[in-house]
Amino acid sequence: MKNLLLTTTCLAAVSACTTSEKPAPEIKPNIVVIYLDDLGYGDLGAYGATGLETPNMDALANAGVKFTDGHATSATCTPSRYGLLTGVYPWRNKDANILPGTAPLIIDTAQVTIPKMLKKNGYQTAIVGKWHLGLGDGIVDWNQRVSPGPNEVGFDYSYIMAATQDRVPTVYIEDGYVDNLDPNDPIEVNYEQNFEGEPTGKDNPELLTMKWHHGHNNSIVNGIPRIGFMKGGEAAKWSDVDMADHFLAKAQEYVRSHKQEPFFLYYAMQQPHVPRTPHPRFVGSSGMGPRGDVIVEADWCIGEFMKTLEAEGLLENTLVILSSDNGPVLNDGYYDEAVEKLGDHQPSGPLRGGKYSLFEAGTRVPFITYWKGKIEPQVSDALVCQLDLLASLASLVGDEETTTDSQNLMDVLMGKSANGRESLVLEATSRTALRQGDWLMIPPYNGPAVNNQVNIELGNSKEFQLYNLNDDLGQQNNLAESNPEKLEEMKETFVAIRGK
Ligand code: NG6
Ligand code: CA
Repeated sequence: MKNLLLTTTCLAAVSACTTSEKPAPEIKPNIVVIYLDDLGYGDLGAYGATGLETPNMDALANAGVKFTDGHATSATCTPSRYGLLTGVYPWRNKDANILPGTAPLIIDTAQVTIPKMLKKNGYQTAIVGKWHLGLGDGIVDWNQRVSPGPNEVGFDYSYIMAATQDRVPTVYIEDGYVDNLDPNDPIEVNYEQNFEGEPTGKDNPELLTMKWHHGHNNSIVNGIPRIGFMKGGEAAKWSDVDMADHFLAKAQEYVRSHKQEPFFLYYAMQQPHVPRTPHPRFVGSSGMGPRGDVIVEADWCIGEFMKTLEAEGLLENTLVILSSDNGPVLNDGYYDEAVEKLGDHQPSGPLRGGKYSLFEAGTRVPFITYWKGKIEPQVSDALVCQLDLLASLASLVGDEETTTDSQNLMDVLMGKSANGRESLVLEATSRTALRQGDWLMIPPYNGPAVNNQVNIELGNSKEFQLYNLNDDLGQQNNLAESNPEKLEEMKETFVAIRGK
């Protein structure tokens, strides 16, 4: 259709038109990606939650496109973030696994990324929040500028936590420098061994305000035992209960100081990942314990952030995309009453599995596009993936950048087309499955059916699994035996895409 329009325009003004000419984009809107951490498909009111109130996220869903079949590439964080930013399937990169806080950067500095592509098109680009894609190129000295990192893969400004809230170093990093670092109290980080004399969650339970359930028994920061060992950097350590306010303020500040230019802001929130540490004013707000409380807190932050866009007069000129990096988990390593206080709430909604799972709840997540005055409110059942943002946003700004894996679905994201992807390879902790049309095929995998620590079905089976999600969204009927033709067809497509 676009080509057709271009041809007509060319005919009308033959002399001014060459075939290499690109249609000029009408405008360069600001682009904001709000990305939550471990938020489940069923955690939003707009997606069916009744026990939990999320009015601000619901407002975006109800005034924008609410996708019912939107996916992260993966059922864990690092690979999903890699897919989101690079438009490349994370299983193509052997390092795209859950990373320790000391891991080197896994995005090649020569690689295409969304911020790089937008920068080329005149955008200012920033990340505020969780990174978890590695930093440095080997051994990191946290007391010098830490690089390469976000600033070396396309972000003009970065204010991040290195990995996760449960991993050291528990400090903020601004454009590569640890924020508030006292040079007389240098930071050391080690994931193999403790520093002499430093307390740990394992040996010093008397110092803990939050108890560990599995893992999470190394260095103690703010009474919370973490993954990995850290020494020094006292003044730079973050306050967990203030983290949401802190990132929100940075995101708002960025918007206010960049409202004159087109900007891309990747606002990567930490909730509801563990450790769940709501600010005191949200404690008890959900009746579901800390997991519910931090979802309410995140929702409030999103509301405040949207108010800032509005106050700055940017709502009509900003595309907001909201999603999550992977599905939900209740007990992810701390005793925090997520299981005990859940009540009737279903974080996965009608889906099977959760974080770490190849079943649907691993990757199918809330996925919302909102643009005041430009997007008509609607529900879309199109299959879309975060992988597609690269090619889609490129087309939005009149660029043709793409990758083998990213598909230009801009019309779908704008609610102008219902034709999403035909197929998608999904990933969960290095295992992959194929989605094609309504069908999902999971190849046989060794390994436990259930991860007992987190109590989530992983999708492993010695047999092939084949589900028709149209009739069986909850993945209860394995049709592999009764529909060998479909299974064969999908095996072939899988091999064609995966290469094995
Ligand atoms: C796991 C952690 C889990 C969480 C996850 C990463 C243990 C036992 N579990 O290894 O708590 O941190 O990694 O989550 O350490 S993600 O959302 O960043 O992928
Ligand atoms: Ca996550």
